[in-house]
Amino acid sequence: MESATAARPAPATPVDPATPRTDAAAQPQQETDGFHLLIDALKLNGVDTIFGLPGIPITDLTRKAQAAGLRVISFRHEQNAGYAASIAGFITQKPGICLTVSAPGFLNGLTALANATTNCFPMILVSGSSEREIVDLQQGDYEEMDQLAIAKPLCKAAFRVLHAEDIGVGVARAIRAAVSGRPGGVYLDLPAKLFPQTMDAVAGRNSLIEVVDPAPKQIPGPDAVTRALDLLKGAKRPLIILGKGAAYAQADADIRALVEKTGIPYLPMAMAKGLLPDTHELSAAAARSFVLPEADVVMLIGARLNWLLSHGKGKTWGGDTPKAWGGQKFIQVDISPTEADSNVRIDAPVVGDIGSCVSALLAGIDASWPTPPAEWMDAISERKTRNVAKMADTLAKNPSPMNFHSALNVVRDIVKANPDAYLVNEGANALDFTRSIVDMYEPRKRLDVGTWGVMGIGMGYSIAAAVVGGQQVIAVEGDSAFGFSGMEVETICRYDLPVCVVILNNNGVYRGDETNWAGHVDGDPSPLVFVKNARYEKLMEAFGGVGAYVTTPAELRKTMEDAIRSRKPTLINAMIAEGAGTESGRITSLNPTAKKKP
Ligand code: OXT
Ligand code: ADP
Ligand code: MG
Repeated sequence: MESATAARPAPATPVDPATPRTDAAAQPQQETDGFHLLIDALKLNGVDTIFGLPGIPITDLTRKAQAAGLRVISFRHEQNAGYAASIAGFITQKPGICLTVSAPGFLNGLTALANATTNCFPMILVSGSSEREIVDLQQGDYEEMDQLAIAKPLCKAAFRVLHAEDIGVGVARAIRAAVSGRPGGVYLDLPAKLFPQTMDAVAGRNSLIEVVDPAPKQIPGPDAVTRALDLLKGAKRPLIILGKGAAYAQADADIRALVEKTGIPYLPMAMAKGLLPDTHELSAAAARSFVLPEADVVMLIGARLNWLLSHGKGKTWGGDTPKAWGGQKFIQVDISPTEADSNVRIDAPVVGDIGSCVSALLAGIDASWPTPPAEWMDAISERKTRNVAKMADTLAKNPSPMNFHSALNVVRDIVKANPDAYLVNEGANALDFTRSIVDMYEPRKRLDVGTWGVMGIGMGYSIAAAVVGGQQVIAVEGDSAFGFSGMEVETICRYDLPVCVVILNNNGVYRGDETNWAGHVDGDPSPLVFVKNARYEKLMEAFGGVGAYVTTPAELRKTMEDAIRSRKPTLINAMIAEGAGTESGRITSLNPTAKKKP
């Protein structure tokens, strides 16, 4: 697991399983209570940070957790705390904890929990809830809601704890459910009455469980490994696709060895960029639309054949019609046995954890492994060279006003000079251009909108990356995307985090030059545009951070360099030509449009 290196308060004394905690013991009659048992259970399992927002019934829990040495990062909206918890889970392989109040706070956190589950990130949403007997009779309690029932279909598992002596089991079950097998979101429902319940401190201490081997290795069957290797060995045009599951697995050296020993070109999905440096000679990223339809055997490692891979069929894969098979054979390495065949036939599923699977595959690759045919490698190389040259031409231009390319050319250089920085990225054009222009050099450093293409992850992911990853964060944000979590710049300033937010501001969703289709010059603005030249940087200044309004690449470069040197919270409002973007960025085709305007 990656260690948390960010500046944080001195760790509290470790819990000794043999003796009750001193704060519990200090209470009259050697009693402990629900508050302390929950904190002790989390600490016993290595949780050191909670992302949340206080209020009834968990206000005291946040105070007591902080007093007990946990880092409590308090947000302005639970959704952002939830996103922070989920990406902390992705970065560390430990479940990120999000703590909320009941009903509305719970619902605010639930979007992030569902998003974590969709993205296979381990996270536990812990929400206080109202009195069971009143909720169940629907008698109108304060923030009444049957939260467990609502959470269940949206996460991997959901549990409720009614008695203090069951807190240990509840936390253990939540941790196991979040990190074992395919990781995901877990809901833990804690009714208000649980927290002040008291019990004997020694019995309470003994009721806690330190989870042993929370994410057990899952070793693939030897026959599955042989089947996959045979298929791969016979390929004329092999391709490896690395997904965010491969990044999550932290099997970086073995994955690199697999690529390099086989000499097979690979394509990183967005959050797998940097697992091998994007500049690696075997990266086929710059030839994506060439390799997908041309490959004959494709090995997916921790990547699903969902919409981001056009479901493994259709024109992207060389099929004649949108649903036609392109003729590829697939090997899929994944921890979920039911993932195979979800979209197209998987000829060789390899089920297990990626670390174990890749090491088993590597064991079957020796010096006699055939290098992929030169014809295939040359064709990719030729396509790459052409695309890279085209990109270099575009990046070299210096239009006024700036466009996405000229601004991102600067970000590209800054990331190259600071390869250990996290890059958080959301928007449509702001996302798509960043993904293809900004090279990544280290694993798990690119954090983006993921499987749902969700807007709003920006500040939550940035805060978590700074807190648990301990490195500089650069957040490249569309102006619309930023708006979903913008108020958290106060949180960034409050905790004095090294986050540099760059807003690529084109005055709107996709672009800022739209007009009202009704044609009323003095009517409402188009639904896609915002206040022109909005001064987002002043939001950061309002809380004591550094704000900058920039209109040229030179200004952008200078302010980014200053931000990284100073590690001060910084927001750079980079003005982009308002007509520079396209509708929905690279996924215009998913946008249903009426033939007739308006
Ligand atoms: O091979 P070809 O020739 O095709 O070229 C490809 C690569 O080979 C090449 N390439 C390179 N060339 C040279 N050198 C290098 N190094 C190199 N690397 C690559 O470049 C091209 C492109 O490569 P890519 O990107 O890999 O390929 P492609 O074909 O695009 O890949 C397909 C996909 C599907 C994998 C990829 O496109 C992808 O990952 N897409 C993700 C898309 C996505 O998730 N978008 C976000 C959602 S959009 C929309 O939903 C938005 N909303 C609605 C909304 C949402 N989402 N959420 C919520 C809660 N509410 C509402 C909103 C409101 S976006 C949005 C806000 C937008 O406004 P903003 O102001 O925020 O943003 P702006 O648009 O900037 O204004
Ligand atoms: P991407 O969007 O990058 O293509 P996906 O989220 O679609 O990636 O796929 C990630 C896949 O990785 C999921 O199918 C998940 O089951 C799998 N996965 C996650 N962690 C592991 C692991 N440790 N070992 C094996 N598979 C994993
Ligand atoms: Mg925009």
